Amino acid sequence: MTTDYRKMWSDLGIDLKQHDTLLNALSLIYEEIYLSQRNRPKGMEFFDFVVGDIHGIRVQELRQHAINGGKVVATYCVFVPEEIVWAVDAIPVGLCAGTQFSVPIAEEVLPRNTCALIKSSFGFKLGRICPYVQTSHLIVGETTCDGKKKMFEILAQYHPVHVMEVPNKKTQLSRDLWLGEVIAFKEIIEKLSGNKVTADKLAQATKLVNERRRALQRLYNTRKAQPVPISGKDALLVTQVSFYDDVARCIQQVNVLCDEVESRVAAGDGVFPSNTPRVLISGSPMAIPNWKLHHILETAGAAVVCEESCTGTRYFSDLVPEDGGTVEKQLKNIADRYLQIHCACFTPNEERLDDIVKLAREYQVDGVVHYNLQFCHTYANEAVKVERVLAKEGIPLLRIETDYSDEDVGQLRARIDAFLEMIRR
Ligand code: BJ8
Repeated sequence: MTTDYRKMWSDLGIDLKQHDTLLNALSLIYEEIYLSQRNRPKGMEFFDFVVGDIHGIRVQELRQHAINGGKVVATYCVFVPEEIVWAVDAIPVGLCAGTQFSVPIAEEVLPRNTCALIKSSFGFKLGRICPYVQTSHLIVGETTCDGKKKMFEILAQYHPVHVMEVPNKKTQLSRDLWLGEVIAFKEIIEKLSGNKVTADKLAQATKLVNERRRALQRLYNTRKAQPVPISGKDALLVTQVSFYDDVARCIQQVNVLCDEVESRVAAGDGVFPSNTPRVLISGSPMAIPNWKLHHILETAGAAVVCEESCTGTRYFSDLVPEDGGTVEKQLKNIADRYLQIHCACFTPNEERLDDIVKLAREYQVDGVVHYNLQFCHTYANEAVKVERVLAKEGIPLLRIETDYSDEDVGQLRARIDAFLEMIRR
């Protein structure tokens, strides 16, 4: 890392000692998990670079934007409508919350029996180790689950926070509430940035974000091929990076990768032998650098071919209609689109069950692994219904409950080996 970055980190109030330890650990893990893979697409070099420089150029870009008077808006959930942020020339950035490193820091304040994603994100702020958090002018939280909702109250004592109320049902009453939240969010973002959301700006922002969704859809489509042309680890990384990299650059790089990966499909070239068991992972999101389950599965001889999660299909499957119109009409389209995300915080949430079965068929999987972050009650309870639906469909399922630590890796490996043995063709 260059001296310039150290000055920038220091100006941002980063705890440099802790931060050095984090970056050194990340670089070692990345080498072991990512760079050890064979036959990777050349297009992954860009994403390797982005991770290698994770707190460098991108933070510098955001900081420059802030120095020029622009605003940076940080988020933790795919429910926050980023089109509105782009429409006022602010930059949204999805925060990482996938490392064990910040968990013990958070546990100094939060209860231990809180999910790792919540603790990891809070620990980043408390420990002053994330330059993205430090660069942001506002963190936007949501009421998706109780743990997050209450954590945001505490986080607000350390950083400006706005919480959007996400309803728990999809009735007309709930839709009205959510539309009101989206309109209120627009007003807060306008006030923060000093810019008005106009119909033209919102239409442009919608097209831009949709373009990224289309690029990710294109990448995921290639994973339906047999043999699969890209590893699950690499595909997950692309999605994770798209949460914080510049959107136009990301679209371009994902499409470059897709050109290459589609040629692989045409040539029948895969990253794993064609008899490799194909697995769909469904459940909690995997924020960067949470690569634990993918790594265990793929080093045990499986191919992860799809993620039904918010760092997978739930992030990009639905587009916002691009038919323009007034700001009010576009906000309604945005509100409707976001309410199609089938998070386990909804009751009932039958659409997610339908999605899992549909994706299992489309991606020709041999089995599903349900991924549950420990202490996440919404996904844990919903797993009961997932299990019943998949049993009815004759699709094998393995339920995993874990956190970010390495303590259970041996046990997970043993369970995954047994599962793969069972589903192997
Ligand atoms: S839309 S999945 S990104 S909330 S794992 S913090 S639910 S206790 S992450 Fe999520 Fe938005 Fe839903 Fe998606 Fe709580 Fe569960 Fe932790 Fe979770």
